[in-house]
This record gives sequence, C-alpha cells and structure tokens, in this order.
Amino acid sequence: MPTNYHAEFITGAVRATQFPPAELPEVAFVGRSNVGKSSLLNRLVGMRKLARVSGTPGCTREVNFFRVQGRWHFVDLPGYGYAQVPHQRRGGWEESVGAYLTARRDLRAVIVLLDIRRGVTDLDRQMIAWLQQLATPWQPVATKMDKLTGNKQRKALTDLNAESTRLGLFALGPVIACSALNGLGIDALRARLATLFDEKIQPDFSAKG
Ligand SMILES: Nc1nc2c(ncn2[C@@H]2O[C@H](COP(=O)(O)OP(=O)(O)OP(=O)(O)O)[C@@H](O)[C@H]2O)c(=O)[nH]1
Ligand SMILES: [Mg+2]
Repeated sequence: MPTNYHAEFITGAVRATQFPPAELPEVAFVGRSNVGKSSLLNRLVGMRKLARVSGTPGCTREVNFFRVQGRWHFVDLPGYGYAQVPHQRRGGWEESVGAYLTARRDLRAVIVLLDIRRGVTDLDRQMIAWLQQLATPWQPVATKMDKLTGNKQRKALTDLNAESTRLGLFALGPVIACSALNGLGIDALRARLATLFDEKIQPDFSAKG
C-alpha cells in the first residue's frame, strides 16, 4: 500500500500574526489533549516523526502548520481539556486556536478527534458547537481503535456515531474509525480529505517515513 506523502513543517505559531500566508487549502486537527492528533497526522502522511507526539498531555503547544504534497496545509492544533494547564497557557490556547478557527480564510474543514474509549465529552461538544457557529465543516474521527476489541469496540463506535449524528450540523459524514498504531481507517480518512480538496491524492513514493 502506498503510504507516504511529501510533507514538511512550515512554522509553529501562538498568535495570528505568526500564521503563514493562507495560500493553500487547509485542514486542521482538533481534540482533547492526548487524543492522538499529532499521531494521526503523522500516520496520514506516513512520516513517524513529522509532528511531535508524547504520552504526556499538552505536548503540542503551538499551531503547527505543515505543507503536504506542496498542495495543502495540514494544521496540528494544541489540545484542550488538559487540567494541569496553568491559567496563562489556557488563555494562550484560546488566543491561538481561537484566532486560527475564526479567521483562517482557506480552512476547508476541521477533523474532530474523539477517543473511542471516552466518546464525546462536554469539551468536544463545545468545540463542535463552536465549529457549527462558524459554519465550518467538521469530520468526526474515532482514535485509538486498537485499544478496544470485539463487542466493546462495536458498541463504542455505534454510540459515537449516534452522538455525532445527533450533533450533525455541518458534519461531513459518519465517524471514521482510526488507529494511528495499526493504520485502521487511514485510507478512508485520506479518501475523505481527497473529496474535500476535490482531487485525487497522488501519493509520493519517494518520501521517507
Ligand atoms: N494505542 C494507541 N495509542 C495512540 C494512538 N494515537 C496516539 N496514541 C498515543 O497517545 C499519546 C498521545 O498522542 P499525541 O498524538 O501526542 O496526542 P495529541 O492529541 O497530539 O496530544 P496534545 O499534543 O497534547 O494535544 C501518545 O502516547 C501516542 O503514542 C493510537 O491510535 N493507538
Ligand atoms: Mg499533539
């Protein structure tokens, strides 16, 4: 299976003045701290070390922009719901992510990551409501599917789908069930992104993982 796109880090920003020019169509990844945003982005482009990953929540602290295939921007956002974040940094989250989501001209859609073991939490509902207010299309993605098996996995996915259907305004489609660990759902997510960018994704076989 072809796995790699050519991707490069552009910049990390904490406020709007530091964002790179909005010259390419963009998709952003949001979700709770530790839900697996950076891991999913890495798996999606087939480069293990592109975005920094950590078992400790609060790993990604800046709005990180990546150029993919020279044609799109993928944007890795700091997570929410990290209780230990001091007040000042919470303010920083609102300033950076808020500025990003409200003002980014070429933002095509936001991928909302939901941990399959947790379902949709109150903070996720707030994020989705915010995206709906901004009329931003969003795609629900379940992460860490490998952590559940059998009936538990099926039930959790059914519940997650029911909840995101209920929250359906501006949703792009049903939940895409993913695992950054074993690659489940990555092709489906790529196909959804390809539709979003209205073109066929052309994998770059030369890129290194
Ligand atoms: N088993 C399993 N672990 C995962 C998966 N995705 C991420 N993880 C682990 O979950 C932890 C958090 O992953 P990150 O990708 O850093 O999470 P994040 O959402 O970017 O977190 P912040 O940057 O803090 O907001 C790391 O220990 C990852 O290895 C997955 O699909 N399966
Ligand atoms: Mg991260």
